[in-house]
Amino acid sequence: MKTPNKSSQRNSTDLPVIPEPPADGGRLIVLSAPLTEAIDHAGYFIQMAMASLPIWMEGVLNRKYPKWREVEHNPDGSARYMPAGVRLVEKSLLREYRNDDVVACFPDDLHKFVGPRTRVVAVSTHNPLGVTFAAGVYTSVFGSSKMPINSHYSRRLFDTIKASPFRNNFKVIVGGSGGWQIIQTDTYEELSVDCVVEGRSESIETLELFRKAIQGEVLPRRVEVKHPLEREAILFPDTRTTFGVVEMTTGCGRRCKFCVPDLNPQIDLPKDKIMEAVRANVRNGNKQISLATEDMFIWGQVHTDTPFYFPNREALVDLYSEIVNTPGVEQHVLSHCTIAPAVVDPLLIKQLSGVLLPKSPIHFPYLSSHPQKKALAPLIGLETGSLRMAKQIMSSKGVPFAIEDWPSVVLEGLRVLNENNWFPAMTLIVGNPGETDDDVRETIDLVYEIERRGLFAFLVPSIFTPLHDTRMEKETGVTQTRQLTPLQWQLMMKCWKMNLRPGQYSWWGPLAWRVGALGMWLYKLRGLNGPNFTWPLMMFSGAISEKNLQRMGKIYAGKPLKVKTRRELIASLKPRDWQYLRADNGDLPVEYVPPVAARAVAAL
Ligand code: B12
Ligand code: SF4
Repeated sequence: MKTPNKSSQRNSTDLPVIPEPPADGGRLIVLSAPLTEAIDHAGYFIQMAMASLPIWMEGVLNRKYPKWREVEHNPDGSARYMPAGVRLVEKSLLREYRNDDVVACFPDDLHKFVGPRTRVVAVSTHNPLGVTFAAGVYTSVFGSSKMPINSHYSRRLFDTIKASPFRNNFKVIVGGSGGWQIIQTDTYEELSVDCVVEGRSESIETLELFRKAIQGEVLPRRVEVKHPLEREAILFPDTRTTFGVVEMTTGCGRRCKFCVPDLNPQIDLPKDKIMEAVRANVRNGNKQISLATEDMFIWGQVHTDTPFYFPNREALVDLYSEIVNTPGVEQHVLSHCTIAPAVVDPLLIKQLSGVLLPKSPIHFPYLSSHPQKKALAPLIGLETGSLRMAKQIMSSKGVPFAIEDWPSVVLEGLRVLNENNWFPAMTLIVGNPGETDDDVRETIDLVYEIERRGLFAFLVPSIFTPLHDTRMEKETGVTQTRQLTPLQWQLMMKCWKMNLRPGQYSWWGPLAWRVGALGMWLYKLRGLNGPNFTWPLMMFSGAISEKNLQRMGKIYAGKPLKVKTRRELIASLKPRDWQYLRADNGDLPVEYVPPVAARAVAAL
């Protein structure tokens, strides 16, 4: 059922072909998402690249993935797969509307379903304007901060909706984790959006809004709807989702001030429903599954007698084993997690590796010790190496360990992960409000320490973005790459230099980078990013060695960190937390008494 998308089909005079309206009058409610957020191709990486690369670099992705526009359709022309958000809106609506009233389709098929009968076109979007963290920054480094590839395709979707001959008959409702970008940039008119919904589709208020739209009532510009508080109230897709995304948890609990998902209630979803959604994906032709979560390690430990930051090893291993052993699941990819659990329970990491590595599509030939060079690469927030900054913005990020031990938690956690073939992507925030040169130096120290210890993570620095609704919403940090200080540039370029280490084992790799980076600098980047960029780029390209740049005083040399071992970290825990430690991980405090023995003593 794979068909190339007809989006770019043009007539000989290069005018868009005006399609015939649907013969049946169209569907009452039509759901869609930008093509670049719906594609189910080449793993997560392609979507992340599309969020970060400017549209003028689209050709690079076209060459690497010539088939990325080929999507699959159901026999009626609807989309075979859609982002999980779309699927849940669909599921929520089907509680009230009939199957043939609602359809989810790819943007280029809208004309097949939007007709005189249509009253709502609803769009789900993750990142429509590219103004979120780690997306804006890279496009702006390359010179066009406003139009990442994903934004281009999002705008194209909105243009198609705007140009519909039936536009006056229907309302356009937008939702999803990127809806706030439309509110914040006030692009309602430009994108022809009537209403942005913030919150989940399961909510009664969302259904009410669709009712109003169908009756032709005027909609408010922005509606905030409540997040269900009970796990039973969360719906699950029974059709195929992009990348086989199935929700595992909502919320987090670590309370970082810049975080959006943490504002949601902390819920771990029932295993039987997760498994049903996994099987539904497989039934509909999906071979890949990924559980959506902010921190996979809280699953099975939410609202139990044990604090959520002491993972439930048995429950997690059981859940993931059942998923990867489901007939038809050929690939499984991890989404997000935190790093402290790797220090708390290294054996959990080891057992999960045993379960998950065989089905991981990720291969790191130069890093992995797995016989087939497989690896796991969840996304983890490192954010900062500065203790002052960490205390300010994420004081519970490393619990049960004190935030003062954050660098040690990162290094120990990474050691455990790497030993088990986990090579995470770790995000760093550059330009936090109030960030001083000393703060950046401390983060650079941590990055050098990672390198010194031979540890590996893909370090993804992004410029601080005040996300809507967070406790840092009103704060501003750096807004343009030209404002970055030499140290902030050094941090960014050092991260990227380290990321390229595995690709540098060929004879031609280092030379290609040197020549390429210098060429780009001469051609474009020198003017765009200003003088503070020059020496860090020289360091990145390797044109001048880091030692020489340090000797010349052009970059900061970094200083070795005094780091706690796992044993020392465990010893630093509050004695009341010892009861949650697992003896089979070792490193227990000398005064530790196993829980059973402790209970026996207490009973005397
Ligand atoms: C899986 C995932 C991905 C995957 C797959 C995405 C996909 N297309 O399916 C990948 C890895 C590719 C990805 C990429 C990115 N992601 Co992402 N991703 C997630 C994750 C973990 C789960 C998303 C999900 O499917 N959730 C489950 C569904 C059901 O939730 P939902 O989409 O929010 O839908 C609910 C509501 O929003 C609402 N809803 C949704 N649509 C609509 C529509 C209407 C009309 C209505 C009424 C309601 C409604 O109802 C749904 C529930 O009923 C979330 C974190 C999270 N827990 O949500 C981050 C998250 C959404 N991603 C985020 C980011 C920043 C990105 C990237 C920009 C990262 C980057 N720099 O590369 C890119 C952007 C990709 C792009 N194409 O532009 C941020 C968004 C921050 C923000 N608010 O702006 C999040 C929240 C992560 C975080 N911790 O901050 N992502
Ligand atoms: S650990 Fe991650 S998901 Fe949890 S609150 Fe902090 S940033 Fe948010």
